[in-house]
Amino acid sequence: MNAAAAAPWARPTEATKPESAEPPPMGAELAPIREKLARGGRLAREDGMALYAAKDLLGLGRLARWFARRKHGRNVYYVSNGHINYSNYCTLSCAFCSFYRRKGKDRREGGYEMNLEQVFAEAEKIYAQGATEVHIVGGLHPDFPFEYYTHMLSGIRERCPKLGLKAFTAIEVYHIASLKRIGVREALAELKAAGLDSLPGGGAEILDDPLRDVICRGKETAAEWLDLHRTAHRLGLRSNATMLHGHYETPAQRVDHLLQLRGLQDETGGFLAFIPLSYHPEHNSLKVEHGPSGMEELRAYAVSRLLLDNFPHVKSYWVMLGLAVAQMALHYGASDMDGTVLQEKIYHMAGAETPQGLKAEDLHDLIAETGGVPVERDHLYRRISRGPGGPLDWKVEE
Ligand code: V47
Repeated sequence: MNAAAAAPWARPTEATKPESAEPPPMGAELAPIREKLARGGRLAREDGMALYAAKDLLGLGRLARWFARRKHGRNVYYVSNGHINYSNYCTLSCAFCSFYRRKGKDRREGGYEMNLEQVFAEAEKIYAQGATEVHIVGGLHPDFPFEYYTHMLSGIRERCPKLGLKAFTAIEVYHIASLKRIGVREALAELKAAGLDSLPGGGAEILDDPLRDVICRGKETAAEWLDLHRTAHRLGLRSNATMLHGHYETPAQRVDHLLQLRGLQDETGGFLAFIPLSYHPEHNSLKVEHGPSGMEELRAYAVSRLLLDNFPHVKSYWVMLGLAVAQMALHYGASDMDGTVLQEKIYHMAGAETPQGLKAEDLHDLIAETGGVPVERDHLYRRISRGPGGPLDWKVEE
């Protein structure tokens, strides 16, 4: 995997060449959608359904890649980051989740919690390796106090001043607010004051309450998930959105999920990226034999890229996809590859066989091999430049 040694066609020489305003030609099946996109039109619910039913997956990919390149040229972003999963003790028992343990009540092994010194040590290690972002999530811990979360952020901020802090999914924020009996607006404001920069996109699952009742009973409702992100955006925080697919959901539920996200983005403009998450079936209680096939994973990328016309990025998350499909996703509408991802636990406990962490050079080469131009970004998608002075010698370019 060496970009310099890659075949000439894979070298990113056309970096900044703007993509043609004309979408590529399509066969009869996708022609009406192509015409709509060519006119600058917005896809409707029935178009989303047609994309999920389309047989011409290659055509769909070409449309989505054209759409992504209209936004970003051949630039493909990547981030040097690490994950801190501070505890897997959780008061909920989502059927799809392989990560959680019930503190004191679980017969399974593997429950753990980190004290703040351990969290700080982990953050310092990630920072010293050159990470510009840390992604922090955990379960709904039964007895950590409110201050555990605010001190976690302020302590990391103090020790790792340049590190972008992307932390806590919507349900964690509801939980953290409940510890102090305050509203989520106030809780988010306190977390922001302690150093929070952005929220990860987890917990959206499928924004459909009857289905949520089956796969993650007791979690926030669809409206609550959206409302939390709305509130965060209004406070100036940025966030991501995900969709957990490949379990019991129907194509109509997926399309409605995407349209709800698009509606909120029209309102606030606060989302940075969308990440389709493929369901991993091991070590949990949801009775699904296997997750989505590679073809279905690529379709999820293309459909979401085309429907979420107001999202800057669709993110290829290699930990979940595996490196081969993650590269292919860059040809199906993804414009971001996450990341060096040091120390991920949620997917590895659900059976992911991908490695624990990649080097930034590997990510760079994986992107270049697909014909993309690798651009290192920070947690807010600002371009990073690195100097000769070691892993901490980096700065935001703008
Ligand atoms: O919310 C849990 C999912 C999510 C399983 O925002 C599972 O940049 C599949 O949100 N099979 C957490 N999925 C991960 C997440 C994420 C990942 C990467 C980047 C970002 C970002 C966010 O993982 C959970 C849930 O939807 N999940 N268990 C499972 N068995």
